[in-house]
Amino acid sequence: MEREAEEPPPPDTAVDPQAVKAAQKQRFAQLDRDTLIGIYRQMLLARRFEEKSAEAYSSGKIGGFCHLYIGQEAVAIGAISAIRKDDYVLTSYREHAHAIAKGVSADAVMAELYGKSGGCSRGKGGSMHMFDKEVNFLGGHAIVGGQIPLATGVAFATKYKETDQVTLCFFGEAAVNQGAFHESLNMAQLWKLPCIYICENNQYGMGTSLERAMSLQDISQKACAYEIAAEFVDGMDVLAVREATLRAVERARKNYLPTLLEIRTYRFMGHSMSDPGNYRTRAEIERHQERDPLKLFSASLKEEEILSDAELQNIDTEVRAEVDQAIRFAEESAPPEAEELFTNIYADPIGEQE
Ligand SMILES: Cc1ncc(C[n+]2csc(CCOP(=O)(O)OP(=O)(O)O)c2C)c(N)n1
Ligand SMILES: [Mg+2]
Repeated sequence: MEREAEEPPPPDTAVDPQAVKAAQKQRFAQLDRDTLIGIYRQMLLARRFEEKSAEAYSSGKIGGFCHLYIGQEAVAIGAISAIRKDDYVLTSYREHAHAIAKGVSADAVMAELYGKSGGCSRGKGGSMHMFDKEVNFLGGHAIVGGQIPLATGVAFATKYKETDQVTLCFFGEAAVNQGAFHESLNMAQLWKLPCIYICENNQYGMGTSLERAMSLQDISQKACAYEIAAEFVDGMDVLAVREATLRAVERARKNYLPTLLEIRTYRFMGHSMSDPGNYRTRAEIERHQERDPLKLFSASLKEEEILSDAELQNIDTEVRAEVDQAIRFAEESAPPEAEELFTNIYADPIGEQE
């Protein structure tokens, strides 16, 4: 007899506010004031930067595709705050915040959005192809899941060279359905590679919800198939993200072991700037906005008496000035020269190797 398909249980999204508070207190006690403020400032910079990018896009200054990260800031900022400057980061096309957190200047990211020569990819990449090898930020990848085998290769290279660098590989939950994810996790555990796979589960791949696209929706469980350590993390809590990443970093640096982190988050904006958003309701978005990672973190910074309202306001003013400066830099930067069409095509240009 045919079995009727069972409704999958809803993913566990219930959060106990008391437990969150207690954990927060403990986390705050472990961090100095400058680190906490630095993390908040970066989250706010990512938010304000993208608000301005949206305006510039709407007024036609930025062309091509543009995927905003608003709502997900705690993931990139929390995770990248847990690594060293010489560690590597690779991610998808939703990468403005990752680039800034890894050390690319807001000026260079904005100029790249504008397609100008002052951009980190000299204006040839645009929104989806930020890259800066000086800070070990290896993209910005537009092929869904394309960065996962690349990051696995980077982790292989660092182990081969016997450095203790780790690689963070960010991707969306829709990328988990790609074969490349499974092949990479298998190799990473088999060869003991220091790669941290960070699934930013924002619950949608374009307009398709996770429920409609994935048979096993508990993504962290997929690590069992490869015997990889895994954690499920609240992606609206920046310090929870940081802590989980720190645990994974220790595993990677000391023992060359990979980890899969499923970080549950939500994107407040459309998939890209041209998404009409017909696949979800305003009420759903608003429900998630109640746990806006910036609101949660600023509230706890006040609660723990790290920052006052006036100090929070000052940081906002500074950050807005930094974004205005980035816009000025992008506006004034020259378009790329025609010769740039022939650069960065081959790592070793043909005929130049004699
Ligand atoms: C291999 C491949 N297939 C399809 C696409 C088209 N595409 C672009 S983004 C996207 C959804 C990806 O969703 P997810 O991985 O969850 O990342 P998010 O956009 O939510 O950050 C798809 C299907 C693509 N870029 N690459
Ligand atoms: Mg997604």
